[in-house]
Formats: sequence, C-alpha cells, structure tokens
Amino acid sequence: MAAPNKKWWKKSVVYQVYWRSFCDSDGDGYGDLEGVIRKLDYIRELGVDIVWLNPVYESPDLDNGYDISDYEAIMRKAGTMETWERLLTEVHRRGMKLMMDLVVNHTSDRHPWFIESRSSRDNPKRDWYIWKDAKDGKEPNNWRSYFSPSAWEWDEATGQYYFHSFAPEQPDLNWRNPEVREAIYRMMTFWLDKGVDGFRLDAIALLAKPDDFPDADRPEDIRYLTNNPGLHDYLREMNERVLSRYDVVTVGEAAFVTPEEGLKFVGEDRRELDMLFHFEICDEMPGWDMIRFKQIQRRWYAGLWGKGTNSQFLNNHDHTRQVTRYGNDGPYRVQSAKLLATMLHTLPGVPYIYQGEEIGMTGVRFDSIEDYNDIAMINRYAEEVGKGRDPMEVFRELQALSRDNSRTPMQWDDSPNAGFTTGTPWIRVNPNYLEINAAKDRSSPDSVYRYYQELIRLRKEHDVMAYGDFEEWPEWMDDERLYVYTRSLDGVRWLILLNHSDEPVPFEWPERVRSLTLRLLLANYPPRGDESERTATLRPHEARIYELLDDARR
Ligand code: ISL
Repeated sequence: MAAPNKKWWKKSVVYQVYWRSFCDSDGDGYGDLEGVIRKLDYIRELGVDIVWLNPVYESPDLDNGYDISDYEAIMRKAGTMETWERLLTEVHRRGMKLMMDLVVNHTSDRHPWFIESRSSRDNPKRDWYIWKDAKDGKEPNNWRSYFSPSAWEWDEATGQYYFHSFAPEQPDLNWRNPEVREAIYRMMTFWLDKGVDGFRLDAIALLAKPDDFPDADRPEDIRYLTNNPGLHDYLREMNERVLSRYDVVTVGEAAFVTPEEGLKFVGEDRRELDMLFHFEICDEMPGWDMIRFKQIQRRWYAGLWGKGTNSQFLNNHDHTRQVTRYGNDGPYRVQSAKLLATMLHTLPGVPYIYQGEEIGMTGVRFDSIEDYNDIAMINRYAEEVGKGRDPMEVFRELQALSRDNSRTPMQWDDSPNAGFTTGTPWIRVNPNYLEINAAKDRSSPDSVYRYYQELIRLRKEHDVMAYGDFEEWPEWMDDERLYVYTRSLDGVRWLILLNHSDEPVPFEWPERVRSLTLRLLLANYPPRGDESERTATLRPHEARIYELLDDARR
C-alpha cells in the first residue's frame, strides 16, 4: 500500500461524553458541564486525545439535546457559557481537544427560525424549512421518519405540512436555501472562533432532500432520507467556507452508507470530512456475527484504506453497550470487554470510546416502559400498541435495542447512585454499579480501565496501529470464533489473536511462524508461554497482541 498520509488525529483516540449521564455537580439529577470538568483528569489518565461532547446547546430537550432552540447558548440543565468556556480551557490545559456535536439537519420546533417560518406562508423564513401542500387531502408522500409513522406534520395555522426526519418537534432545515447554509456557517464560525477543535456532524447524510419527494415503494426502509443528490455539494461548500479555515477535525455520522459512498465523505481528495461513522454494524447487525463482522471490516478496509479514514466503535449514546450486545456481559465480562477493545483499537480506523465502555459497563433491562426516556422508543411503543398489539410483547421487542440501554449514568463508585448524583437521577442507575464502577477498576491492575490505558499507550508509541496495513491470516478467514490478523508498517509486524467465544479454542501456529520470535505486547489473560508449542489454546474471550520479529529485527 502507498505510504500513509499521517495526521495527528489518525493516531488519536476519542472519548465520548454523554454529559447528562456523566457527572452531576449540583444534585439536580442531571449530569452537567461542571461535572465533566471534575472528571477531566479521569479522562486524561485514560490517555485519550479528543473529548466528543454530545449537544449542550439550548434545547427543550425532547431528544436529549438533538432538538436545538439556540445554537449559541448553553442548555441551562448543562450549565452556562462561562462553564463551557472553563471546560474548554481545562480540556486544553490537559493537552486534549474538544469536539462538539453539530446538529444541522434540523432544529427544535421552538427555535426562533421555525417559529418565524411557521408564522405565515409569506414569512421571510418560510423557506428555511420544508413546507408542502397536502396531496389528495393527506401527507405529501408516504415516507416514515426515524421516530414517527410519517415524516410530515400538519400545521393548521398555515394549512401546509412540514418535513421532519426525526420527531415532529425536530423540523428539517431546508439546505437548498443559501440563507440557511450561511446561518449555519456563521454558527460554526462562532464556535470555532471560541477554540473548538472538532465537530461530530449529526445525521449528516440527511441534509439533501430529493426534488419531488416521490412515494417510497417500502416506506419502512427509511434510507430514502439519506444520501440524496446535492449532499456532497453542501459538505464541500461547508469545508471550503468554514472547516478548511481552521485546524479542526471532523467525523460525520453517515447512516446507511456503503464503503463506496463513505469514501465520498472522507476521501482525502474530496475536501469534505476527515472520518465517518458508518452503521453497517450498529444499525444492521443486531447481535454478534463474526463472519459478517469480518466481511464488513474487509469491505471498509478495501473501500477506504489509503484514501480516507474510518472510525471503529461498537456502541454510543444510540446503541446499547457493546459488551452486552456484541460480547459477554456475564462470566466473561472483563475478558470480553478487553477483547472488544483490543479489536477496535487494532483494526484500521480511529477508535471511539463511549463513556463507561472503559470499565466494561453493561446494557440495562428496566422492567417497565415508564423507566425509559428515549423518544424513539416511546414513540414506537405508542405506535405499535396503538395498532392493537400486546403492550408487553411490544415492550420486550423494543427493550433490547432501546437507546436508553447505553444512557444510564456513569458508574463512578459504589456509593448511592454510583456517585453520579446526590439527587434523583434522570434515568435509573444500572443496579450492577456495586460491582462495576470506575473506583474499583482504577484500584485494580488487571481491570478493564487499566487495559484500555495500555491499548492507548501502545497506539501512541507505535505508528503501526494507526498506519499499518491490515491482513487476515488465511487459515482463519472464515473462522466463526477466531479473528487472526496482522498490522504491518515499515517492517514492523504485529499479530492480533482473538478468541471471540465462550469456550477454549486450539490455535495451531502456522509453519511460517516457526522462524520468528513472538514478543507478547499485551494480553487479557496471564501469559501461557505456549508460543513455541505446536498448538496454543486460546481461552474464552482471550486476546493477544504480538510483535513478530524475524532474525533481522530481533
Ligand atoms: O441510532 C440510530 C438508529 O439505530 C441511528 O441511525 C440514529 O438514529 C441516526 O443515525 C441519527 O442519530 C443522531 O441524530 C438523531 C439523534 O436522536 C441521535 O441521538 C443522534 O445520534 C436526531 O438528531
């Protein structure tokens, strides 16, 4: 492969702070920015470089901050602009960078722009949103939204429908309108001039809409919301007008993209974004499927490597915790959490850590719909039960993938509410906080937290993790339990061995290894010293990282 195009952020590790569930400093039951400031040393000691902060802008908070009513003010629940500025200073003082969440596909219906737009058909801001007449007395087309049966909401006052890709309280901005784009670029400049180092671009594949909004053959397949013509013109203009003028790193949340489409967002010759989140795993692979996971990794490596940068993640604030969904959160929770981390940090792409993942926090199973807060789940529950379906059956169906599964409070210690708040938490704490918490992990040399520290240290000290070519060992390409691959750069070769299963699996060393020295760099079990034997036995959820040394490099 061609020599890698080195950038500081390609060697970085990003830590996602879902601040409302991170640390509550004033006892109101919500996390806040002051609480984040108090925990910055914890984040820094992990070794991460970038802190991604979920939206903190003024908002009615219907979709946990993804419904913004003032882009240039801080949500009272989170703190003040002064608190935010102190947070930025403290992040920088620790040598880290701050990535903000940029939600520009839609605003809240209580944003002044929308209040003006909906006030009359001839308001100057009418065309800042997407308004259509009824068609045959009903919605302009049959599209669903992410969070509701129709993507259209009737506005009685002006006798038209408006378009929303998410909840009716989240009207989509009309990106065709240059006034809208100018307003967004001004807002981005406002934050970049304050010193923000990066943006995570929310639902960025949805910005463009088709000319005529034709009916969908299969309304339940909502990919028609994404990747419409014109999208990349907007992103290229955003880059030219704003991003290219700052030393800023960007990651686009790009639902429903393939590697070929993904390259349009992050190709280094495209001058759009730096890296992307695709959802071929989290949106389309309900549970662990090693064969499918390997195929997805192969396709994205072939599609992007040497041309653009991928991310590696298996959970976030929208997707339940990886050790529960894709690993083993029972007897092998610690080993499994470390194995998944090893995989994400050694596969090609920038690793993203979702708060609590670094101590092996698990998904949650509350026993009633009243315990859940997620607007997506609540709306879907009402829709399905409204069709006459059995409420308990619908609840069980939605429970497993509810976004709240990953939104329970960060588990700091074994004090009440896991040290998250002295008040009543906005969402219940996972009852397993007595066994799983940061204080316990930080006091143990063999904890998940300590293992993440070692993984991140390896990434800092060795270019091969960020820039090395990826190659699976052919003998195990189709193995359902073992994942065996190398990363290689300038003569440095690392071998990663993973047993993603609940049973011990024999691993016969290939002949080609006989002439090499294997230096064990990191493992999630005590070393067995079986490298010189014909066959090693990989224990349940065992992960090993070796450096392969030939004579010349011993
Ligand atoms: O979680 C998903 C569905 O399984 C994602 O596809 C997600 O809903 C979608 O990609 C957009 O998510 C982002 O925008 C939403 C917000 O609710 C999510 O929290 C955010 O990550 C609307 O702003």
